[in-house]
Amino acid sequence: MRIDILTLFPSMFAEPLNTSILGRAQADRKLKLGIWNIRDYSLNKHRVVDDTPYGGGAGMVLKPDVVVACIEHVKTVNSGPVIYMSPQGESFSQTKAKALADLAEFIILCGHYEGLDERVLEHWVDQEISIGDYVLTGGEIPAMVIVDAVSRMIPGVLGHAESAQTDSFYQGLLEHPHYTRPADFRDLQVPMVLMSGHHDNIRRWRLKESLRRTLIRRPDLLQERQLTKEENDLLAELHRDKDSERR
Ligand code: 4HQ
Repeated sequence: MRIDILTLFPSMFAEPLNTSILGRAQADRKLKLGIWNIRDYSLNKHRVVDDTPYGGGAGMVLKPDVVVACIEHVKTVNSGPVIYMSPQGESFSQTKAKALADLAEFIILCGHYEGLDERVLEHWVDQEISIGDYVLTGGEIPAMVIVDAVSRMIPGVLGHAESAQTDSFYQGLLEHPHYTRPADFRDLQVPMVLMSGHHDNIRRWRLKESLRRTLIRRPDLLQERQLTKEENDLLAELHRDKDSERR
């Protein structure tokens, strides 16, 4: 997979994308990242990249000639869709990460200041994505979020220990709690079943705890998901446990 990122702040990407799993994915040539400085495409002697908005008002807008020169250059090495990071975009999700991971390549454009000239959005951008309903200073951190979530879906990027199959959201439920040694930590005990060695009881306990958390913290996820017979039985058990606690 190849991802090219267009930004005014290329140095922001150095550490996060070259560390840990993403660093290894690049070393193994499963992921190729290109970071491009939009400022390099300014023809102005002072390397100006932005200008005041037509109609007046505060803030600056990235100049379309500079941004399009950068996009057109990057398109010579990456023929995938251009994605712009913006709070006005479609919400990012695990489903969107999977769809992007199925592409061979794509380009991410990061804005700063007030953002992009609308003509660039209309004619050079294929998709706008938001990582959430809050306002950031730039699209760089959102771009890193996309690269991280997408890269870990590429076959072979996660090792066995990091396997994507057991993730929250992957299966549409929140994860069960995790414990490690010591069994007694400051008088706090690990649930007995996890130390029993009874694999099917452990699997069932974990599934029940996943359902418990999802029910309490994210009931909306349960609405989305088709439950199996076993899950419905465990959910009924959870409701019975709760009712007997009241009595
Ligand atoms: N931005 N999800 C870039 C965001 C944002 C978000 C604010 C994007 C500023 C220039 N991007 N502009 N939320 O807050 O993607």
